[in-house]
Amino acid sequence: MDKKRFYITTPIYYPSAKLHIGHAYCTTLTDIFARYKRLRGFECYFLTGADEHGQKIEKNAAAAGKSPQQFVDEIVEGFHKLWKLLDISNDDFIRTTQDRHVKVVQDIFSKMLAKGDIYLGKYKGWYCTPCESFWTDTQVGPDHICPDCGRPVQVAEEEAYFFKTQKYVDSLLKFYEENPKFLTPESRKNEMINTFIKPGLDDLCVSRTSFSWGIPIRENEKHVIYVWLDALTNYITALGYDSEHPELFNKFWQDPECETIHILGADITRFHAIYWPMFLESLGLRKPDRELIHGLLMMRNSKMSKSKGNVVDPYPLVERFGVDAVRYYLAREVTFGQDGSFTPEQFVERSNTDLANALGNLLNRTVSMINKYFGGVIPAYQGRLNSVDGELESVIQTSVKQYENLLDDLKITEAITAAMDIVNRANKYIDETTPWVLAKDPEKEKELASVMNHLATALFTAGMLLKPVLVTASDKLFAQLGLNPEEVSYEKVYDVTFLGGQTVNKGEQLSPRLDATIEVPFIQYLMAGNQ
Ligand code: ME8
Repeated sequence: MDKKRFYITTPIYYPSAKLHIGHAYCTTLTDIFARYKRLRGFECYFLTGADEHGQKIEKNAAAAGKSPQQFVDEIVEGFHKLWKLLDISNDDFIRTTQDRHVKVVQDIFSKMLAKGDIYLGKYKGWYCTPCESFWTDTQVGPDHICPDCGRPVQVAEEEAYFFKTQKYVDSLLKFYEENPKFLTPESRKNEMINTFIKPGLDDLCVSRTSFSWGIPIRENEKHVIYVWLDALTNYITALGYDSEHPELFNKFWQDPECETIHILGADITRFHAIYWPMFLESLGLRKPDRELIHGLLMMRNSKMSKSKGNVVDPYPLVERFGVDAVRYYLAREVTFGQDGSFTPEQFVERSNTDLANALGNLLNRTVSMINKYFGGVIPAYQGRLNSVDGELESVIQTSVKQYENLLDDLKITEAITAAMDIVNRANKYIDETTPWVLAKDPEKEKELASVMNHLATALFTAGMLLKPVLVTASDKLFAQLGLNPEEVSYEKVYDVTFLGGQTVNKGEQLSPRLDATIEVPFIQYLMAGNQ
């Protein structure tokens, strides 16, 4: 990990309906990584946004009696509110209806057309006449039924532009070979090759004439640019590619000293892993360094999706349980790269076990004991007085190393586990050292001081490692240890001796214990669509 700076992105989500917990999952993971890199002193530019064109949005807007722009404006307002509530630290928010994007996408199309990478042909698909929509084989299924209205569809053709994928297949395969870290999990690479590339990749349709809510093609105004060429290019238009201000683009895309990372869900891997590198090559630009494919959250055994209406709205969840509990759950509960599920029981259990019991209690007990035995002042480091001091210190040091290695490789779930190892070891350390017994014997004062100092160090270190996740609790923890959250630096995690002399402040509980008999039904009520 020797790059100087990082560019990290989420997919740009469709504002066809409100966002759900799956979108919050992806954005929270991306935010944790961005915050971690900044905490380590790196420059990190974090982009998210909205993918605002397309037929579905045009239709949903019409159904709501609104213009498409008015419709997306309102939904995107909700995106901003949710990201603010979840304390997402994005540097920019791109909307594909913004001039800075529209103009550049038109230029990109023109360049590809002039180069011969895009040609005019015929798009053949399943067409639903009442809905005026084309559908793919998968969408219409074996019965050839329109997924929207349920009526039979017919094969139809329309004039459309296509991107010549075959021209770039060999160099894509070479790129995969030469960049084994490009796709994570690695298994995705074989999936791309075996499922899509080997059977023969069709040219990609990049325009439509059957709807108008899209970016018009300058050379042929009855066509609009069809979603993926419009959507994927957001990652560079947001940085000012092909504009009068290409500074960010040069710094965060073209410069090999910057690592470019896309985080996305398994549902859109094909577009990012196959077509995006091809588009970039056609434009003569650098390809992204890494694409991290996360699993999808399922609901009642089926994928949660806006169109299925089986979604968990993160907004009321954060309002009730706070930003830390929701961020922690998302990052900790579902192992990155695997599918997971959201259940109210697991949510309450995870918050109670890790945040209220393990971390919250450790802080409470430590601050109370420092108050009781040392008048509220953290005793200085006394050295390693015995084997348990040594063990706790070595768990702290190993966990810090593991955490960094894991997070550098975007293994967020495992990195959090490494941070929590410190908390769990420290709780055990209290049982082993029995400070309440030491306190009875004046000759054991040095030992007691050492125990308090070690506990405070363990808490500080865990709090710092968890800071990218627990955006409010970590600072509260520092304040309770008498440290100024604004001044305390990450580098201190390498120093187990620096605490001593700070005056602790007993504050409110970091994370309240949730009563499952009340909170589980509450979340179930939200999930049933009552908000
Ligand atoms: O695909 N579990 O937008 P989208 C976890 N506009 N993550 C989920 C999820 C779930 N059940 N459902 C969605 C689009 N996501 C395009 C993207 S990018 C150039 C264009 C997350 O609103 C996940 O990250 O359907 C997924 O890839 C993304 O939302 C899709 O969002």
